[in-house]
Amino acid sequence: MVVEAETAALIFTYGTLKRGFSNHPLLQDMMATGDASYVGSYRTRDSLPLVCGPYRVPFLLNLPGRGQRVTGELYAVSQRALEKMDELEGLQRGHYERLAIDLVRGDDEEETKKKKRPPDHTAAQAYYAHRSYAEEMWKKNGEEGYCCYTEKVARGYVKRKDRPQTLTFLDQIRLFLNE
Ligand code: PCA
Repeated sequence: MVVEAETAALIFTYGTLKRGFSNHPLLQDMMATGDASYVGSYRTRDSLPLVCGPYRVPFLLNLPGRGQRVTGELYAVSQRALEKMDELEGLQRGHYERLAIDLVRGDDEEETKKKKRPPDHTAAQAYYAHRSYAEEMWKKNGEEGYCCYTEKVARGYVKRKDRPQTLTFLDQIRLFLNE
C-alpha cells in the first residue's frame, strides 16, 4: 500500500493500463514495490471523447461535453511511479498530456462491501491525447466516443514492439489521421 505521504498523484487509467490490458504489468510491478495502489472504479464527471487511434491505441480527448462519460480505474501512485508512467505515455515526446480530471465513484461490488470506501467524488489526473492532434482524432472517429475501453473495443490492438520500428508514434498518428 502507498501510504498517504508517498502518494504523488491520483491517476485515472482508462486504457491499456487497466487490469487485463497490455500495459497493466507496469502498474502491477509498481503495486508490488508499494509505488502504486488501486483506489477503485471511477467514471468521469463530464462527457469526454474516448476514441481509438492507430493500432487500436486508446486516447481520451480533452474536449469536455463531447463523447460520453468514461469508466476506468483510479490508482494512487508515488513520484517514482509517476515518472515511469510519464515516460510510458511519452509526455516529453508530445504523445499524451497529463491533465486534471473530475471523477465520480463507480459501483464496483467489491468496493461497496468495503468498510472504508473510496471517496464518491475526486479530482485526479489522466493521460489525454496531446492537444496537437486531439481535434483531428475526434473527427477521424466520426465524432463518436466509447464509454469504456473494453476487450471488444481493444480488438486489433498491436503492442509497441510489434509496430513498425522505423516510424515514431507521432508519425504513426499522422498516418492514421491522413488515411
Ligand atoms: N494508457 C493510459 C492512457 C492511454 C493508455 O493506453 C491509460 O490506460 O490510462
